[in-house]
Amino acid sequence: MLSWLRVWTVLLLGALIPAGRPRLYTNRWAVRIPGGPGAADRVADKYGFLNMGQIGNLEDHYHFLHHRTMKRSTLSSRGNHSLIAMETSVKWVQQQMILHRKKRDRQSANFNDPKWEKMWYIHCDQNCLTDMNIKGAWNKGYTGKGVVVSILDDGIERQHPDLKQNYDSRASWDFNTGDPDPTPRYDATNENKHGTRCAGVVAAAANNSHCMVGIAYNARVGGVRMLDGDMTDMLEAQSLSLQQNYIDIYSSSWGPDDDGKTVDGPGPLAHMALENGIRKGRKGRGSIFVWASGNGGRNKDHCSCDGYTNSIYTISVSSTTQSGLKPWYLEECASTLATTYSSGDNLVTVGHCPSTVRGVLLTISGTS
Ligand SMILES: *[C@@H]1O[C@H](CO)[C@@H](O)[C@H](O)[C@H]1NC(C)=O
Ligand SMILES: *[C@@H]1O[C@H](CO)[C@@H](O)[C@H](O)[C@H]1NC(C)=O
Ligand SMILES: [Ca+2]
Ligand SMILES: [Ca+2]
Repeated sequence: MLSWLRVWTVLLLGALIPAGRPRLYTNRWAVRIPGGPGAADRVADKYGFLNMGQIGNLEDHYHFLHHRTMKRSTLSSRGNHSLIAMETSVKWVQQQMILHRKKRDRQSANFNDPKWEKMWYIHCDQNCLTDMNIKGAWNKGYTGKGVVVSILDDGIERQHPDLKQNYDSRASWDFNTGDPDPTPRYDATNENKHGTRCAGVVAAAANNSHCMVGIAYNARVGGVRMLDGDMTDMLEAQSLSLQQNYIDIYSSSWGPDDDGKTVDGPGPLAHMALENGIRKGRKGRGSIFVWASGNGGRNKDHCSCDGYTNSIYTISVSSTTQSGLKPWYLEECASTLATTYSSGDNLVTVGHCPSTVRGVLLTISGTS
């Protein structure tokens, strides 16, 4: 009976002690002895310790070293010196254990993606003025993890080697041909690469030895193919409300003509889709609609005349050059809420990387 009891006790204790590394005791003690350094020295002498002095700024707390104890041991030290705890002038004592602490700077380690060195807007190390403090956000844990983004554009290459890891078919649809696969239409002029490039900037896989690193490299990314065909108000509304409880962010880099003469915006259905999205989307927290503010600077176009970027339901994003100036294509208006470095200006994206998919498909379609 007794031995069974012992087995049960061992099992019970085993279950209570956290699994993992064993505790390790050191040969150093922290001791609290009021009465000044002289009192501490006397106690140290009596029990065979060396008084290494006050612990930092902690009054009455001393660092005692015991040379005849092992530097690291799984057992706490026993012996006459441990009777120090019984000494009346000793108010508190603790044999120091080895704690496990990890550096929190692992994100500043570099990625192995070949374009990483050129991604100055993420890490400005040389020949640049500034970056966007993206590493600062990463270090706080904001890497896109748990966020679903969909790019509303001319499609995305879901098989692209740098996109397929984060590609999310639930955040995707092809409204141009009415099927779930948003793969772009390949043609000789390669005009339908815009959506794929945007997706890469957002969520290209990090540290996969391929191409580049997305700003939100842990985000899920989908594509809505809707710009490669006739556009209608209904099609815009459908695109802007796809999976509204699943997709967090809809990213749109399109709009009415930037010709300096056009005043246009969402039709009644698209307007309702935006409003419904911000009220009910994302399970009631509101969909996030991000919009490019427009490229009509050369035509003196004004983004106030664009009802999408100017909408109170969208976050309108403008652009800056690498040197912090206004690019020639920039449109100015009051609705602009943020500015970012922009693609004309040495911004790396998957468009600059070999895409085996595109190569193969162009060959198949005979237009390579
Ligand atoms: C511990 O103290 C006892 C009694 O004072 C003494 O006999 C013994 O030798 C001491 N042991 C050590 C390891 O100092
Ligand atoms: C990237 O992968 C390499 C191994 O290929 C690894 O040594 C490195 O720590 C990784 N970098 C980051 C930031 O995770
Ligand atoms: Ca990559
Ligand atoms: Ca415009």
